[in-house]
This record gives sequence, structure tokens and C-alpha cells, in this order.
Amino acid sequence: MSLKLHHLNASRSQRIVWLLLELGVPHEIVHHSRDPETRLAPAALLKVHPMGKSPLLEDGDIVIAETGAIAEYLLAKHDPDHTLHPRSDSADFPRYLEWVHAAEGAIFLPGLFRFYLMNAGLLETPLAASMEAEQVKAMKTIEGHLAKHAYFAGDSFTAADCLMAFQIQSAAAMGALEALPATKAWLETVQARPAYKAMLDVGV
Ligand SMILES: N[C@@H](CCC(=O)N[C@@H](CS)C(=O)NCC(=O)O)C(=O)O
Repeated sequence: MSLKLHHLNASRSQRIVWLLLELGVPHEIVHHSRDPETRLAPAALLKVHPMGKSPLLEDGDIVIAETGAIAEYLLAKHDPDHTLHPRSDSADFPRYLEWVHAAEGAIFLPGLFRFYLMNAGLLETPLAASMEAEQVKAMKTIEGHLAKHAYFAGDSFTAADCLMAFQIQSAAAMGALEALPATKAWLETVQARPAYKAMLDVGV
């Protein structure tokens, strides 16, 4: 088995654990724990990649960082029938790409920024307020999309759903989905998938 995923507890690398399980590819998971005080990754990850962040995928001599890049790599190599990613000539392809990238881009960043501001005790600032407004806009965008489509790329479950789930789970944990019924229903649907449940068993 040559695929090795460096997984950090309570982190968005759980999306890659889930994707590996959806693909059914043999792999090894190396568990890393956050520092209980700083919540940062341990130095062991710096030995694998200079950014020292998770997820990190090793495939033999190859090391890849960035969730989106790791997902693209795994799909290119292990999803030849395009079960989990639309073909480039499919009508779903542009939408698929947009959500795969939004998962670490415009949809995700306001929440991350606000999290850092909160940790720095800067939640009562105009910057935090503007990040909150961006977060609300992001959730409204997601709700508007999922009110019209069963999944992020369209009618079928794809890797875009794995990548988008982390932020939506965080919103659910904060009670933010009560006013977003389509998003709530989507989350329940994807959380019922066997690979999602298997991901939880891995100890994410
Ligand atoms: N854009 C990167 C973000 C990676 C990242 O920041 N990972 C976090 C986990 S959610 C991490 O390793 N944090 C620990 C640290 O920065 O020390 C990706 O999508 O993989």
C-alpha cells in the first residue's frame, strides 16, 4: 500500500479520509494530534512538508499538500469511471469545479478569518462584523444552490460534497442550519452514506 494520509485530529483533512473511503482505495492513515493549547499541528508534519499542515498525502516518493489538490490527484488516479467527479464535457463540470474551489475559497475564508479574530479576542470589531456578513452571504448562497440541486455538482454525489461538508458541519454545530432547510437536508443525506460513517469510525 503506497498511499499514506497524514491526518490531524478535528481538522478539515477529514474530507480526504472520507474521499479515500468513498473511492475504496487501500491507504494508511497516520494520525497527528493538535497541541492542546495552541491547537497547531505537531512538528512531525513539518518533516513531511514545509507548511506542516494537514492533510498531506504521500504516494510513494510524492508528497502533496492542499485538500483540493489532493482530491484532484486521487480522483485522476483512482476514479477512472468518474463516479465521484464529472467528466470535463459534462454539464455538471463547471459547477463541480466552482464548489471544489469554493470549499477553501470565498465560501470558507470568512468563517476562518472570524475564527482567528475570535481567538485573538477581536470579535467586537468592524472587521469581524464584515466577516460575519460574508459568512451569512456564503450560507445563503449554499442554501439557494441546494434548494435547486440535490448535491453540489447537480443530481449526483461527488467529491465536491465531501469538500463542502466540513464548513456546513461547523455551521450545523453552531445551530446555523435551522433556517436553512435545504442545507440541513443535504447534510443529513451525505451523513447517512456508509463511507461518511466509516470516516467517523476512523477517529477524525
Ligand atoms: N488550504 C489548506 C489548509 C490546510 C490547513 O490549514 N490545515 C489545518 C487543519 S484544518 C492545519 O493543519 N492546522 C494546523 C496548523 O496550522 O498548525 C488545505 O486545504 O489543505
